Amino acid sequence: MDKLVVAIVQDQDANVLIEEVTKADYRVTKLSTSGGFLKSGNTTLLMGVKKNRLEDLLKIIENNCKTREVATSLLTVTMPGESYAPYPVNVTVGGATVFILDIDEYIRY
Ligand code: 2BA
Repeated sequence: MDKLVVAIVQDQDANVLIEEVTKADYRVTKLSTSGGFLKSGNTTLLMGVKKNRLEDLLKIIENNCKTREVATSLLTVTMPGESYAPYPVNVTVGGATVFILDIDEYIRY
């Protein structure tokens, strides 16, 4: 095992993606996570892979994760001392945010 792929994906894409990576014979662990900005649920997948299979795995992630526009509201101050007013904004939430880490050691007991 050479690399740990940490992929943060939208909940809507998670099940299909897990199915596809499992079908392609990768091992995957699903974590239920939340984004700091939208403060809503997303899914983080941990996948340990051999270096020579990394590109193939990244292609599967890319092919199964869509970008989506999400409406949210930021809180903004209208006047000093006055209450906060919600300010609507649209954000484009990624297909996937992927971190690729070197694995020092991989042990299965
Ligand atoms: P959230 O933090 O909920 O962010 C959702 C989307 O909001 C982001 O999509 C981005 O388009 C926007 N956004 C985030 N922070 C922003 C900011 N300070 N100002 C304006 N817009 C902002 P993605 O970039 O596709 O990220 C999707 C999710 O991936 C994030 O959810 C977060 O959970 C994770 N993520 C993204 N980049 C990360 C990083 N560098 N480190 C750790 N987690 C990350």
